[in-house]
Amino acid sequence: MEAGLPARLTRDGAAPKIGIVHLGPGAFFRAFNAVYTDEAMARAGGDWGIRAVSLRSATARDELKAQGCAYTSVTLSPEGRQARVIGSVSDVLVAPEDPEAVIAAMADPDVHVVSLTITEKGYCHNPATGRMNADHPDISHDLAALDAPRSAPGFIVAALARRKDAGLRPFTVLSCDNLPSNGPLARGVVTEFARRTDADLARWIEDHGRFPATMVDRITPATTEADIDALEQAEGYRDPACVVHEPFRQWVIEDDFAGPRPAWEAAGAQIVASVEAHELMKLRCLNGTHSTLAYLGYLAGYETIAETTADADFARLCERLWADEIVPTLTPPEGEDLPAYCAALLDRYRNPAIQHRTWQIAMDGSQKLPQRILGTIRDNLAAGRVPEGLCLAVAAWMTYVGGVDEHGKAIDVRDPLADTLRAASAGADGVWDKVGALLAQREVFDAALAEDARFREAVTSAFERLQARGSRATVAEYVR
Ligand code: CS2
Repeated sequence: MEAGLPARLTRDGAAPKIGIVHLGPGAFFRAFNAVYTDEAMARAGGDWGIRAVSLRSATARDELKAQGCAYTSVTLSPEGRQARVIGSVSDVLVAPEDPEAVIAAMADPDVHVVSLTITEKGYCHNPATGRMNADHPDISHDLAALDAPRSAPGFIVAALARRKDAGLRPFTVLSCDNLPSNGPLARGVVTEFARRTDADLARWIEDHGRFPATMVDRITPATTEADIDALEQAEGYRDPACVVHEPFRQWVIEDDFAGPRPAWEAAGAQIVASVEAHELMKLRCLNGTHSTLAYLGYLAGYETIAETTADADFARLCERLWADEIVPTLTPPEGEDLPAYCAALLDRYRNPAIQHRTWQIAMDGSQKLPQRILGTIRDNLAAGRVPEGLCLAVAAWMTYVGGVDEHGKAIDVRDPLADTLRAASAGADGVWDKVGALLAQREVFDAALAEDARFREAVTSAFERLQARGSRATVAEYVR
């Protein structure tokens, strides 16, 4: 940046005409969906501007709208940083301020896709079964007041009802969260919700609705003040809405749309007949070890994933998990080589430019464990193997949600079940009872797994070792 020139954040031309409504305008969306859409429009055209909707806070709207919804996406690699202005976001709404505006936006005939990055808990489902949780407070609220919903399923059903009444076809619901079969899961929750309000609508959604599954991947830590300062230093302008992320990205999308869609393949997305194998690979290899590193790393006193994997024992732990416990449960997706995929993952974790906090990944474990770790454990047990490393990961989660670290300091546990989990752990004496009390949480562990004696024993013994020796020594012993 030459001295004296005004530093500005600008977009090329006017904001694009809106074709997508996106729920969840956080960092991941800005580093992923909006980037792919920006490139797809640049290369293949189309009116695919995005109206992003926050279901809760006004922060994203306030930051983005102050700069015409343009923002900077910063790629961080060991070789350096690269900043790019993204112009695909055209507007941002805050749902609690005006729920009707959100329903109207989704019912707009020019909108063909409603995409979601609302995190696991945004689906208001039971993580152990994948079905809608009818007792969820937002679901009970929305079932009674569908003209002013709060939840993503509520907004989707309200808007689909309006489209049906207007004689329009439904929009495609595109789940981009790290959930197994995220498309079918979204379909299940939405149709179950609709069934409870209007049987005809539910049938119409079943017949005409489309909920393609996707696999999404790009490591994107929460943006910090230091990231914003570093961007200002490098580019000469301040962008509080900027996002930082790794160079790698992968988007695999099931080819099943209700209407038109952006040419995301022009930006490198893979449009395929079935996403399942890709999804399982990513959830188990990446997210499974990410969560393992988050709990064990946090307990060991490591602040980031890069710091955790710089410890050779923790890197070795990942390699052992992949080779012995995770990859044997997977069918390689077309075009992927699983050992090479895992080796590349370790390099991604070690990227020193990415400050991904173990505490951030440890968040919402009750919603993440089933698809990241427990399914893999179940498959191992079914094949007659006890996956000791993944059982150690479960024990580390149990230690973490107990709320006290290895130095007796309180852990700030963020999880929708945080209070229940802490109470279950605190209310029991001795390792067997503590582990038993946590295994009794049916939103996390189904009865068959919780009652498997091999699993109980492996988790209890790992829990005991963590209590007695701490995380570092336990991991070191495991990889010897
Ligand atoms: C992480 C993921 O925060 C987490 O739980 O495991 O967000 C992870 O960084 C992404 O899935 C990578 O694509």
